[in-house]
Amino acid sequence: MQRLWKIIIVVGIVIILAGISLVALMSPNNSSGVASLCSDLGATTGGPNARNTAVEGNASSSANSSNASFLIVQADPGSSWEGMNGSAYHPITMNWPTIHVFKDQRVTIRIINCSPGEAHGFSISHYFVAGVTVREGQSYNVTFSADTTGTFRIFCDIFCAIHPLMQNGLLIVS
Ligand SMILES: [Cu+2]
Repeated sequence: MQRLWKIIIVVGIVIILAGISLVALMSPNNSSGVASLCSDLGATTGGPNARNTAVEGNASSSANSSNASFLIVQADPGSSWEGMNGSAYHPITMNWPTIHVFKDQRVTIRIINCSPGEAHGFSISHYFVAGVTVREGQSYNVTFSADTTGTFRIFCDIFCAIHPLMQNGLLIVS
């Protein structure tokens, strides 16, 4: 009987911890530090002339690491990061940004919305189908285990003023 109680208590604790982590995972938007990060990156100013130094869109993780982290900057016209990581300055058919990870890595993608006035969406086929709406000046962390190899589209899934420029990102899991 004592053993049964132990099991009940352990199961209870696991359920509570799972609940807490789910709430932490679901908490949609977090504005801490986004404004200063956008400013540091030059994502609120700059325009196309600054794009060569400011824009990073092809990012790869290290094969011998169990974790991979990436930053996606969403920004509106007038920013050198317009689109997603400056996708506005690349041909619309080009996959940008492209991020490359290795199978079974724990992937964290931080999305920050540096737009002054509109929300943007973020979705990844297969891995993050539900997507998220990131409001202006806010951020969101997507975390998943890259358990399926292949190529997966990264895109904005809500209507926005620069929507066509945010449709062609790519996640490659190999
Ligand atoms: Cu959009």
